[in-house]
Amino acid sequence: MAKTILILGACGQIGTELTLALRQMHGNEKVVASDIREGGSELMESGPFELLDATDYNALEEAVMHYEVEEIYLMAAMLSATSEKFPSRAWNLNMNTLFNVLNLAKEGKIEKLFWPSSIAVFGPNTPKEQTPQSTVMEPSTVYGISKQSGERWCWYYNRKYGVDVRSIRYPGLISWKTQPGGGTTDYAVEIYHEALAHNRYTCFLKADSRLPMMYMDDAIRATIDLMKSDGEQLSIRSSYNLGAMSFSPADIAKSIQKHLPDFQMNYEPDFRQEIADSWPSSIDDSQAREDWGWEPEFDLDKTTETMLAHLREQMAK
Ligand code: VAH
Repeated sequence: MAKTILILGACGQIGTELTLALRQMHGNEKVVASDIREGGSELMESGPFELLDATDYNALEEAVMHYEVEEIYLMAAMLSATSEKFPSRAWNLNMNTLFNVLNLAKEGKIEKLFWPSSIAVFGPNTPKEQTPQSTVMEPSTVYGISKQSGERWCWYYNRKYGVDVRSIRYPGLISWKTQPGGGTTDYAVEIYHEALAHNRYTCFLKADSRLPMMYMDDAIRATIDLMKSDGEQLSIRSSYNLGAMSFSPADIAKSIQKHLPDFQMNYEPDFRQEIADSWPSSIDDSQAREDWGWEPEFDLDKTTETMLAHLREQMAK
């Protein structure tokens, strides 16, 4: 029987687009979306959906048995900004969901799993430019600490129990289909909506806060390519560095002004500035390129052009 895939956190920024892409590839009925709340109409109407709390092992195991799941993508997480407000809830959600899925794999109930890490695993004393795959990692945020711990558990379960877990350290992700929730890089999504709606945007980071970023299509393609690749060729079982572009709020404002010349940007940094300051400015992803042929396709101007075109279409509906 062709494998069934279960997406946990399918209604989130990555989960939504990952579910739709996997349904396109494998057929709608083979990709079960799940979350603690229902998602948008495109997701809900294109295939099976389950209301499911991924911190509940028994409920998760029941869904895996019922749908004969072979692969899980665990996309449920509390992101950096919100995690600073609710540290215990963030640790519980980000870690217990991971242990549940790692243990399902260890017990042979699923064959393969994907788990998202983040550049948030790096901290203030990590080399900021071309951050290496293996380097000093002293994250200074709740989210970063949970992602660093999660990476070590993924490595341990692979090494000790042979669990086929694969992971990517996502940079900030830009997409138009869903609103992002609770991240420090959310400004890079909000700005396009505000530019079209009001021709101005007040950014919660400083003009020169340069961060690693990626357009969602690149992130989805990378995720699927990593999961399709031959496990023998993967030298990293904690989590792969992945890069595409780096830009600052001032850079993205300039890119938008090529389309909206009167677009106005101002800056009112808030608590998220300290989070952004602890992260790298650019990423060395040579190991991903070497192990499974990673190659980004979207730069900043192509991202801006694509975002504005899709959002204009969405607003015209
Ligand atoms: C966040 N979007 O801002 C996430 C991401 C690298 C940032 O992990 O928390």
